[in-house]
Amino acid sequence: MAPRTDRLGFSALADLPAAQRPLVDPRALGVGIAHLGIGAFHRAHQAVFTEEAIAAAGGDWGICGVTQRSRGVLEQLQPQDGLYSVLVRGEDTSLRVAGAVRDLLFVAEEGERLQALLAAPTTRLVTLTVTEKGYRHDPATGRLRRTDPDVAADLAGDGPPRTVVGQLVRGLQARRAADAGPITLLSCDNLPANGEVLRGLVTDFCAALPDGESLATWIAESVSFPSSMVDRIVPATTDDDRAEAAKLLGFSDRGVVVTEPFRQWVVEDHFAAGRPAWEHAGAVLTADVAPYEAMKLRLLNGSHSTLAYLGALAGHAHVADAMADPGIAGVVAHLMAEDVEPTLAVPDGYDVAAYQRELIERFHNPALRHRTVQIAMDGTQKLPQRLLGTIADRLAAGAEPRFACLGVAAWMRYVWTARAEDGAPLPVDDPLAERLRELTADAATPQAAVDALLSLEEVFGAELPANDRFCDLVTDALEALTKGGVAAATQI
Ligand code: CS2
Repeated sequence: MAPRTDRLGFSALADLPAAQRPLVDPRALGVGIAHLGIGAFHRAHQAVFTEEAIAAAGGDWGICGVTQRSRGVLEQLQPQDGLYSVLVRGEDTSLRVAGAVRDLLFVAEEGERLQALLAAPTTRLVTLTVTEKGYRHDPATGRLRRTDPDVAADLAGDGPPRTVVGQLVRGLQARRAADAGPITLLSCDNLPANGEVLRGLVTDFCAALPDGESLATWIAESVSFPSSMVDRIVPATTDDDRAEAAKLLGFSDRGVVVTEPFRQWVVEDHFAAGRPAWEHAGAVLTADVAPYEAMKLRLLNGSHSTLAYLGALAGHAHVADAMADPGIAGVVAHLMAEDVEPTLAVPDGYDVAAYQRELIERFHNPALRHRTVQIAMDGTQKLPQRLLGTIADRLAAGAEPRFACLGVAAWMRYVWTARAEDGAPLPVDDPLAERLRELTADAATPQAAVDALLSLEEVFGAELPANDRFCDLVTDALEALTKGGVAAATQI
């Protein structure tokens, strides 16, 4: 028996109890999927569905996990033969080693290998979790930000592509040249119509290339871009989590991911070159994902962002602590039932009230230490699909979406002051952080902060800032937050 201090890897598998072993033999699995953005979320979500699908129905759908910015994930997983465990925390705790990640690739150092991977006939599917900001689009319009210096460099062909869309288009170019056949690009990020958004960005990129037209024609014939709705709460892994995994596993695991029991995946069934049989793992394959996406983004993510900003301002480190604050919990319940629900076209057979109750329970999960500042990240990329769509729909219906506007005001207070109510600094981690600072630096009153921030047209568009009702609701909420804090602003 291996000494219990060893690191997880192929040689550890024989020592693990059957319930902790991968469902497939990772050594025998070929790579069929390139996954861009192999963070914790992918490892706890699509990689798990994929492994279960392979276990049930076979197929060489092993994953090559691609990482963009840092060697971090490689250092975690390469010495472990791609293995890592999934620690599920609900009423009970369970842990199993996942086996679908078969290879890893660090784009910054291996750009050519990425091209070769995307051009290989064995690669039939590219999945993406690159976060909202990874698309380099204007959140309000969904169009490629051609003024972004990295996008401009990729369009000019200055060195290996740095942006995800640049990498994909250059990869598709190589695939076409290699005559390697059709492929599917499947976005798994929290954006509405994420497949359409990705298709639009790839098309925008091709249109800006001097020789892009015939490539665009090939893409239109050979590449599909299904949309998908993904859901599983996956907080960043901590040292405590790693210590717990080592105890449960008997091996050290630097790549462990922590998550909740709940998981959901709704995928538009439109694949150009096949797919794993994810339905065997509980995924819903459907013709139309839009109603599920709106429901999830507006109810779950809209509430998440609202309670993250309010919670962080009030000094709550974790989502469950924020939910224990009756004011914040009340706002979340009202936001869902009064502001969001009337805007939804609920999917057939869905009990949307039960869905909301389940969300509230998930947010209360005390075993998940989900940091409010983690969710508060990248607000400019998240607000449109999480809160602003709800607000626009309710205003158009003549209603006053007070709670969604409070969510927007809480974001404003967060980025304006960058401090919690007790004076503790809060990180403003956002691709537009510098602009946010400049815009709000001289704002002396809530009204001035609202005016300054609503000038971000790439976030708020042109219509909402011109709507007096919206401006008043957000200003009232920001005034309440400024004068009386979260406690006063959340009194319903
Ligand atoms: C969260 C999401 O960090 C965030 O912004 O709202 O990551 C959320 O946990 C997932 O979308 C849940 O499926």
